[in-house]
Amino acid sequence: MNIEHSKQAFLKAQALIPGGVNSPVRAFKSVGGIPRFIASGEGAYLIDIDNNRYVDYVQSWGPLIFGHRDESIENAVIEAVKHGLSFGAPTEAESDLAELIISIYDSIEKVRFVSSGTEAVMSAIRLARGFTNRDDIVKFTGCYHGHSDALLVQAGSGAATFGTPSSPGVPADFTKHTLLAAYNNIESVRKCFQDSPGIACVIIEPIAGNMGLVPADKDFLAQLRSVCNEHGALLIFDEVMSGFRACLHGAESITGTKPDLVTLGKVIGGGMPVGAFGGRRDIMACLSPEGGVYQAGTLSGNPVAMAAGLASIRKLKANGRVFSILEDRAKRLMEGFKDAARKHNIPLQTDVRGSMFGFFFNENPVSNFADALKSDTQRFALFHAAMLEAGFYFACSQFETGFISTAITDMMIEETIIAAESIFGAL
Ligand code: KE4
Repeated sequence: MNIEHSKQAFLKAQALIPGGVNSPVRAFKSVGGIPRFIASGEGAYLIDIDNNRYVDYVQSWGPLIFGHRDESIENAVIEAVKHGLSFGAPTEAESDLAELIISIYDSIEKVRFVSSGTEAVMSAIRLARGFTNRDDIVKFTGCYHGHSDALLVQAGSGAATFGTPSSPGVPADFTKHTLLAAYNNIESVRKCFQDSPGIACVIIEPIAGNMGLVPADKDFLAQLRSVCNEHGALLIFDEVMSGFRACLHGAESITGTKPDLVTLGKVIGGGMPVGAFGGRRDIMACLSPEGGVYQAGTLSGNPVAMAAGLASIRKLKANGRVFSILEDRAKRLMEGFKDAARKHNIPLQTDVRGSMFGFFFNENPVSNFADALKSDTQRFALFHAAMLEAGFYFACSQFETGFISTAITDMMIEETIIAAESIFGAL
């Protein structure tokens, strides 16, 4: 495959932008090789600047559930642009999208829009601290909630529950209120509550997608809910990735556990920059200008982004069967991968939730980050590079999730499985 233009473009970009990218994962560091510079997207395909076509299983890391250049989303954006790009004043489109999301998420009574998932989570954490008047928060190792300081935290040494910064530039003071628990391990959560004078909230990806796909056990989430109730801490579901990807009505509708706040992003922007946080009316009432917890944004609720989000969510709400169709395709792809890997004695763990799928080159099932870290990332890198060469674009890290869009056909799934089988043979 000729990727000369991407090579040149990457060299140029690296002289202008740190690492040549505007988000680190795009640099292909964990898989090696040259990131493809994209010229356009068409339905299920990405086309790079060397005119190579790839079946896209990343879809901009989740937003594009209808694939690239979906007609209804594109028309909605073009129509909105004709009225102006931004006003810094309220528009009815914001209320329309708010009303739509509230009608779909049982736990969301009021919602605030921002411009990214990071902003949504950062604001929800501040809101939880303001509402409870407590400082400490609990997150889980392996969950990613955007790059705000308090959440760039890794497991502290040994049994310590208090985290330490996972990035230079984050003062230890900023993370001393962040405690870490192990995913699917309720005892580790209880220990955080013992070690802390007061916990404002527990934040979790109920269907984790940032350590690879690792859904939380149903009964673990139920226990988490009762531990939060016991201590008066809020439970925040970070569904920036899983929202409108695992199912229509949120993780609460498939797990039976209802959070106090939910963060959203990606699909609700239809490909444009949108994040959101929402939940119980009494909690949201603490937000400025109604309450004292400050939060703001120049382009929050941007009318063009709202138009894209409205078109995307309206289409999902109108097509009740879309998630079962996407889940069937995701299951077919993962069964195909498992059969192919088995033929070549390659240990592979797979999982699916709606349009989300994940696979680990791992001997054992993965239920937390420690398990995920035992995966063969070398083998993943070889697989990723070979599939890319064959025209299939997968997430460039073992610790990410794949997605099925409505533009990906059964035929494409079969072609992907055939390519995977020949590559497993070479691995
Ligand atoms: P953004 O700020 O990137 O819009 O959202 C942050 C975020 C928050 N919460 C969850 C559960 C997320 O998955 C994300 C962002 N996801 C990553 C993919 N693993 C975005 C890709 C990237 O960082 O470039």
